[in-house]
Amino acid sequence: PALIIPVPVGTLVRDRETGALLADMKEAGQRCVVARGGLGGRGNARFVTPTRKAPRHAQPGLPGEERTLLLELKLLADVGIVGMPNAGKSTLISVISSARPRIADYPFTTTVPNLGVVSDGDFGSFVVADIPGLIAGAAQGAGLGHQFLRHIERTRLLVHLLDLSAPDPVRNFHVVNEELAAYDERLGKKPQIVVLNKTDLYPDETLVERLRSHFRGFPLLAISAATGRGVDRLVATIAGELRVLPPP
Ligand SMILES: Nc1nc2c(ncn2[C@@H]2O[C@H](COP(=O)(O)OP(=O)(O)OP(=O)(O)O)[C@@H](O)[C@H]2O)c(=O)[nH]1
Ligand SMILES: [Mg+2]
Repeated sequence: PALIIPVPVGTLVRDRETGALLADMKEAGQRCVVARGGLGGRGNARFVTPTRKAPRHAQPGLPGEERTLLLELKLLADVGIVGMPNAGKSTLISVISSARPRIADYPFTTTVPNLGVVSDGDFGSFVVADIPGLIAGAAQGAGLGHQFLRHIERTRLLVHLLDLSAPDPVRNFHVVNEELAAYDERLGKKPQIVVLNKTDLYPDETLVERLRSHFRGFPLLAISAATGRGVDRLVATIAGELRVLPPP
């Protein structure tokens, strides 16, 4: 019988020796043959003739192909949420989708990526990935971030979440962008929406207005993931960008 190995959607199947890509399992139900079975054998019953009722020979089957595989999972999400630890990424995905990640007031709460499906009236729905926070040196392995950056390689858009209560949100923005670019040039160039989070802590608008000039060229929104303020507009903005962005 055939050996069937089920893998999650988003798995890249490679030959371990050559590294060659054998299949990119992008769709549910997709199948690929990575090694063919040998020609089946024929038992002695197949050699029965009228004059030879009990043939004493049979034909053995041929050996099947053998291959060692490397399976690499790269999640397929439309949007990746990036930002420093504690920025509120998991809080955001929990309010815009049905994902229920762990949320806590300390860095590196998220240790594995979370996916959430966000529904939007017009676009239908899109998939958002929440990955562990990024810190300086993440591309070289600091913190937890770098092993998860591959999960946002195939997104079309990044939501760059900044914590307004951090000592220097503008610097954090540049640190995270440098890590994205250091990991992969294309990741650094992905379109971003910049989102200032935790506005509930700053009811007066002057801080947001003061920061605005540092993010020219990016769509900029201010939200409170905790109270929900500005979140609907963010979802609409993401959906609008996805409508015009090319597929990855
Ligand atoms: N005041 C306020 N606190 C918030 C807001 N959003 C998130 N927080 C708090 O900030 C802390 C960190 O939130 P998380 O959502 O866990 O942050 P994260 O970016 O996922 O953090 P990591 O997983 O460690 O990278 C938690 O205590 C949240 O309750 C907000 O809009 N306002
Ligand atoms: Mg988190």
